Amino acid sequence: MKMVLAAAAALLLLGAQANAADIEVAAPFMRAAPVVGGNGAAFLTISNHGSDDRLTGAQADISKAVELHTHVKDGDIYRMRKVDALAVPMHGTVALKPGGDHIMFIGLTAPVKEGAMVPLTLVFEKAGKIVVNVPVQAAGAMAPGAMMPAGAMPGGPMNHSGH
Ligand SMILES: [Cu+2]
Repeated sequence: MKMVLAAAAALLLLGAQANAADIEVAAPFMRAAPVVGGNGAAFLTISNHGSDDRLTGAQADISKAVELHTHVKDGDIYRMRKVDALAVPMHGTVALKPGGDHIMFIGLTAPVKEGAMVPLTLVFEKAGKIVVNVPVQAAGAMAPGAMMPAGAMPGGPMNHSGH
């Protein structure tokens, strides 16, 4: 009995020591989302320099809930679906991108404005929590740092000449 407990304790200790440094998050961005109560989405790339891990959740204070989503093909239409976790394989890279896996903010509590920075906590099964600052880009942005083509949003009230 004692040995079983000792083994369990050792396993817990190992779990607690899983190295967050093995996980590298790059190129995060999210899209501006002006509607309170609406939804938003964030995208980023996760590189795992260690052993198999899973992204099991995300946390942010900009919405009522944060979910992991993927897109699945339903007939000719791609629909979003909530998933419990996203696998991040050993020495693998997982890209969360528009049209694929993403982090979904459900029920925004304030408008998410272009130019803002949203702190996002990623929760990994082994690596634990990793906080990422996610820059907010224009609505419809498809990639980090990609700007909407000039004139894509005619009549917008914002003046971008200061950028
Ligand atoms: Cu979604």
